[in-house]
Parts: sequence; C-alpha cells; structure tokens
Amino acid sequence: MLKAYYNALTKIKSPMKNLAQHLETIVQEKTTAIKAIQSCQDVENVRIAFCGRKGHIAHLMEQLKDLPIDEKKIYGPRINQLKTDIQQELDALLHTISQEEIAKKNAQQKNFDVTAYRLKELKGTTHIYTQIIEDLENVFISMGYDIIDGPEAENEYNNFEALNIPAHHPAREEEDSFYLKMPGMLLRTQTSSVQARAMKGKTPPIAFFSPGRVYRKEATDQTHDFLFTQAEGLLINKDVSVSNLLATARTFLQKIFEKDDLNIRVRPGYFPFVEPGLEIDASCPFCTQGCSVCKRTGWIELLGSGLIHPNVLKEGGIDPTIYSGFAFGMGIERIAMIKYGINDIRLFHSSKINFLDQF
Ligand code: FA5
Repeated sequence: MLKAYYNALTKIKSPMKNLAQHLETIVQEKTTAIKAIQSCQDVENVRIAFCGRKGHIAHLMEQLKDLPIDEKKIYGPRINQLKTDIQQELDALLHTISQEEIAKKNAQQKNFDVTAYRLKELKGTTHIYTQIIEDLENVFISMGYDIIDGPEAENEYNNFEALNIPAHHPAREEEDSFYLKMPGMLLRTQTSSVQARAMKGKTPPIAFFSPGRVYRKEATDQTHDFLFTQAEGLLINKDVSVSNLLATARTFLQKIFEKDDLNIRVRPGYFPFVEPGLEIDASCPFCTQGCSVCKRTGWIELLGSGLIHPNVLKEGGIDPTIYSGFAFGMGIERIAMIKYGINDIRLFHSSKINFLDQF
C-alpha cells in the first residue's frame, strides 16, 4: 500500500504555486509517511520517495535553481535540513524496526516444531530373501550342519558330470543353460553343483546346507523365473537311510512353517544324482481339507531329494561301500511364496518398495 502511494506521489510533476507552499506540503507528507511505516521495506520506499534521485527533495531542488539569489539563500538550507531530518528519522526507524523484526523471527523460531515437516521415513528391512535364508540356515545350524557357499559361475564338471549327468544328457542342452564365453563354464543351474566341491578331500560325516542363486534359460511367469534361489542340503555318514532323510525334511519344514503337526509324504522322482529319487510334499500348512494354496489337494510339493547316487559319492572321493548319504534341494522363493502368500515370483527382485517393506 505504502509503496503504491509513494510511487504515485513521486509522479506529481505539476509545478507548485511557489516553493514555500511546496515545501510546506512535503513536510506534512513526510510526517504522514513516516507515521505509516511498519517494515524495513516501508523505510526504503519512503527514503526513495523523498530522498531518491527523482524524489520530492530533488524536485524541490530543481525549483530552487529558478529562484532569485536571496530566496535561494533562505530555501536552500531549509530543503537541506529537511533532507537531513528525513534521513535521520528513517535511520532511527530502520534500526528500531529491524530489531523488532529480528526479535519476532527469533520468537517464531523458538516455537518452531522441528517434527512438523518431517518427511515420511523409509525404514529399511532385511530383504525377504535374507530373512527366509537366515531362518533356514538357523534351523540347519541347530541340527549341526555347516553353511557353505558355491560359485554362481561354475564349470560343467561340478554342475553336471560330478552329478552323474553325462555329456549327452538333455539337461545339458545349450538352450536350457546360460553358457559363458569361457569354455566349459556356465551360470550354475542348481545348487547341487556344490556337492562335489563339498565332498572332495573330506572324510564323512559331512553335513552342509548351501543356499544361493541359480540361473535357467526359462520364460518367466508367476511361478518361474530365469534367476531364482535354491538351497541344497546334504548329509553323508555310515548307514544313512531314507528314514534319516524323511525325519530331517519333516523337522525343518515344521520349523520353517512354524507348525508342529506338519506332515510329509513321498512320491518317486527322477534326478540323475540320487537313487532312489524322491519328491517330498508337505501337508498344507494353511488347511486340513484343501484350500487355494494347496489347490484343494491338502499337499504342497516342496523338495527334490533322494539317497546320493554311488557314482556321485565316487566322484567326490567317498567310498560308497562304506558311506551313504542323502541330498535334497528346494526353491527358496517357493517356500517364501507359500509361507507369506506371495502370488508372483517376479516380485522378489522387482525392487518394489511397497512389496518389500511388508516383510
Ligand atoms: C533341482 O534343481 C535339484 N537340484 C534338486 C535336488 C537336490 C534333487 C538334491 C535331489 C537331490 P528342480 O529342478 O526340481 O530340482 O528344482 C528344485 C526347485 O527349484 C523346484 O522345486 C522349484 O521350487 C525351484 N525351481 C525350479 N525351476 C524354477 C524356476 N524356473 N523358477 C523358480 N523356481 C524354480
């Protein structure tokens, strides 16, 4: 408001009747303008309106130069005095107002609630993979198993030959695996590839659990991915039998699904590295009479397993006439999908925060 008023005032160019009258008007205007000042910006506006290059004082000075010398001697000092008075008053006001403005700002800051504008916090959690793998590892550690790692870039020997999968076997077809440019190397297709590595140079008992990523050239859908996570479990000792395998499977599945009455059943299955080969199903952890998770069968397929084939023991440097063992493998995502009701495997490495922060 004040600025607009003084902008208008400075534009008055019509000459006054005489300088005395004009001077009188400017003195009154000055009093009114200074009274209306409320902020530092107002002080600046009034200073420009009165003392600026095109302000009232400059206008009075312009009129002065046309007066006779004796009148110049009277009005010249008066105009200068008016200018000095305005400047002193404005300086004093500026000092007071700026102190008040600082005090006001400080008071506002004192009551500033630092939490009022806090951005929504993104809390990190361990990835669902990490959680389920740690849960599994803890169960196997409690049963005396070692946790071991194997390389994802693996040689054909460990991924196939040592597992009784010879060169002509269909599982070795180029279109099923990601072969690397380095001859004889591929991205491992199963965590069973750690078996030979874990046996060589060791004397039983050997017991390990080994989770890790595997790769298969597969089209992806809700339950299949080209990159997924498996875990391998293996135990070798004297007189290891299918009942040891089944007791171990039942125990760890009960622990993982937190269900003491979870049961298992066995069907024949084929894997070249076990004999006999067994598919192990768990009774549905969510129902007794059939639900959508178990597709109304009451059972869920969970493990490929069996007694380790004598050829595999021999490749690992272990005498199959003295020792026997079992091995089993599982899809980690499959277990997590069942446990947490996840309906699409691709969510696991989607990096979608709204999926991940549920766990
Ligand atoms: C194997 O990979 C064997 N190595 C398992 C095994 C170990 C048998 C030791 C005997 C002794 P299979 O190809 O069925 O088996 O895979 C095991 C699990 O991996 C499956 O049950 C499934 O849960 C998971 N799986 C297989 N293919 C995919 C895929 N494309 N995407 C996601 N999960 C998969």
